Amino acid sequence: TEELAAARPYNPNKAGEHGFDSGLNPAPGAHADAPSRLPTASTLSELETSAKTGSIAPAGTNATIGTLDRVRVDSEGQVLTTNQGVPVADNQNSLKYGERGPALLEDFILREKITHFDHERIPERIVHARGSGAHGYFECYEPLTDLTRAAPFQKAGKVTPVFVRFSTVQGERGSKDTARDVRGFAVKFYTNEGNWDLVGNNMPVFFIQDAMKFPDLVHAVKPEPHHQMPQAASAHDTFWDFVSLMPESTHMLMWLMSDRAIPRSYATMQGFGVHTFRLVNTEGQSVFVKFHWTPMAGTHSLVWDEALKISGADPDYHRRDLWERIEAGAYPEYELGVQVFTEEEADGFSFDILDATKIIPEELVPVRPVGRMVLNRNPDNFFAETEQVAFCAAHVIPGIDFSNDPLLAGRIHSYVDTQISRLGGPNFHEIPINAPVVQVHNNQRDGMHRQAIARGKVAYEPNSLAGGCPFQAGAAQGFVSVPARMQAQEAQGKVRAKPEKFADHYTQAKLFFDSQSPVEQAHIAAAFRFELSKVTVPAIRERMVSSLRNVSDALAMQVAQGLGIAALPEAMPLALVQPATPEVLQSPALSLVSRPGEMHIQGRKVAILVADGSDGESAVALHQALFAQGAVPRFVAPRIGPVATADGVAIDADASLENEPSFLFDALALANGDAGVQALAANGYTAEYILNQYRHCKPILVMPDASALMQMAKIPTSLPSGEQDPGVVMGATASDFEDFVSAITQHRHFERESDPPRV
Ligand code: HDE
Repeated sequence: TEELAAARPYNPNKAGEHGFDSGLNPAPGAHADAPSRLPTASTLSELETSAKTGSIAPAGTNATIGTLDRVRVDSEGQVLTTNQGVPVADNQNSLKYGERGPALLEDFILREKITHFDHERIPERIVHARGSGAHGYFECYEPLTDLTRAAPFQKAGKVTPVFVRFSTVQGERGSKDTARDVRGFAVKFYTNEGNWDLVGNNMPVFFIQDAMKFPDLVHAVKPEPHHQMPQAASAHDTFWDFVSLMPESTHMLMWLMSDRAIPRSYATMQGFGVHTFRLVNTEGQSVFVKFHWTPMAGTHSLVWDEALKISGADPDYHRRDLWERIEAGAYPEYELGVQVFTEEEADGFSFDILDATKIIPEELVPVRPVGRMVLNRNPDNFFAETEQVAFCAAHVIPGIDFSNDPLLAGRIHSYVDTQISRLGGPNFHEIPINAPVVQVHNNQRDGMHRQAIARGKVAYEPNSLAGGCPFQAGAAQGFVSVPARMQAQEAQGKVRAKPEKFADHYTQAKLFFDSQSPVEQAHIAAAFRFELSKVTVPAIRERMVSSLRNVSDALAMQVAQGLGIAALPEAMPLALVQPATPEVLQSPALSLVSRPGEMHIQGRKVAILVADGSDGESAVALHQALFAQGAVPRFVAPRIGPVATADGVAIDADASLENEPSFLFDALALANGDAGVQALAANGYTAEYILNQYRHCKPILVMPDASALMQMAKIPTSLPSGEQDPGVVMGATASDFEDFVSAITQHRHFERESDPPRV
């Protein structure tokens, strides 16, 4: 056999098909070992041997990679082939009848290449088309066995691999990252009891209460159908027409107009499961739960003028940031928290926990940290992984169950349905990135693009011919739905209606607004002004202002003034005139100010502005000081390449005033050295460079000679109150550098902000 095999190349996995009885044919029923389904089994553990691989996982490894390994292709040292594996001799010329003659239909190589190319695109997602993904893992802090039998929560230290995709909602696949928009925060847990998708957003509420309104919402916010504008923006007539007629959207609008809608990074935004879910333990007892992801790096945002400018200079701003953080080892990390409460407690709340336009204030039900998620590996191939990943709100595992939230009900249907057209058939679960790490056994068969080769003649149950396999897992092992209480529903029968508390549209919108710091409130007012100023129909603008009067008269007044509406319109009539008294009137947890995270500068980008004639030694010392703390300092000069420093210290500028505008950086430092300062002063970009940093409230380090640049750009170093601006650090000593670092940890220095800007 070996001789034969050497003489004729063949696929060793299919030896039988090549006429060899090599013993390589799989024995009947043979397949790779499946990982243990025991709830405490580790899918992949850095602490103990994995049931799947039989070994301890190296730190940060990911079991899903095994599934992907099967299909990963590296072409190093390989010849070019057709899709049938035929070596291609010439990849430059099509087959012709003579050099100047006609191309031949016979050219199967050309035709295969062009045909494949013709079909390279698949439909983009209807919403959340623009996204970026990463691999990582979830690690459980302590067993939650009293609350849930869900696999990831069974043991302290248990590690479950994940794939995460972050996204914007409105824009198309190639649209900019920094649009004012909700961000998707979708996590696929590859557990040893199957895949669990927690398909959340970076805001804990939603625009609508019932799935019936989702197509209307999406049609209203998407580019308008007649001219397909605007791209990646909600600032247009149809969106505001719809939401101003839907008072239930008001709470979400407060979040959308807040800085939450323009995150600094995917690594600095919260995530939420939004709906109420259930946790179920082995006894079948269930509690309600809300899921929260909290970024360790703090929850930080951009400012609007900055977001607008970034979208021009780097539309891939968030995608690039995620990629670079992971490549640099500054892994984005989030803590998973749960708000757990009983059905009886829920009955007593002033709001309905089935209403996705309501939060449960953390002051009412605290958030309990249960584990952390680390994103530590970039995908190998964007299309194969990030584009083809299919999240689904219906993907739950034993221990997790749904509530009766009517919005969630629609989602349980929608996600599988949409993949069937997006990914071309019902077998999208076999695409490697979507495949669970456990084996799939059922009697579903065939369909477009089927990969699994189900052996044997039995594809039905009950059967005797296959010994009854695959057999039902039974309640102890399998998924069992919680038998929810239904007395109230039975009394009503089938209805198209909502519970009364759903009609309280403003209490929590007000709670959100009242919980914001003055700066955040000012940003909300400015965002409403910007968005509504793009609305061309005055009646829509006025209707929105009349709705805002139910949130805050001060806010409505500010917005009205910004829109030139002289007299405040009447407040919009309330659907529920006397809503229940809220438990909480202020929730500090809703303000970004309360979420600074770990106070470090890891991943922060800092521009050090230099030119020929700058002082090299102090600039390099600053670079080293920032780098040592995990920041990403870069020398920016009028052009890239070597800088002729005054003291001859070697500096290579890898960015220029032109190719990396200042709004792409978190902080700016102006180097010492009179000649360098003069060279920068002579360049018209410099003043703008400093001005944008200042206007976006970012920290600036001014080394002594560079004060001249601040004066030239007319940048004040003191606040309107006369006090020194804490975000402008003057000096060039090591301790000044430390002050600069701590100014960067503050993220922004809003003390200097005014509307309109002072400079
Ligand atoms: Fe989605 N949503 N959605 N959604 N959603 C989709 O599924 C849908 C909702 C969310 O990175 C689609 O695969 C309905 C809430 C994320 O691939 C689609 C309703 C929340 C993503 C769909 C909602 C989300 C989607 C489009 C109301 C936060 C991107 C492509 C009943 C909890 C996932 C796709 C990814 C994507 C339907 C409302 C989050 C059409 C019908 C609420 C993060 O199936």
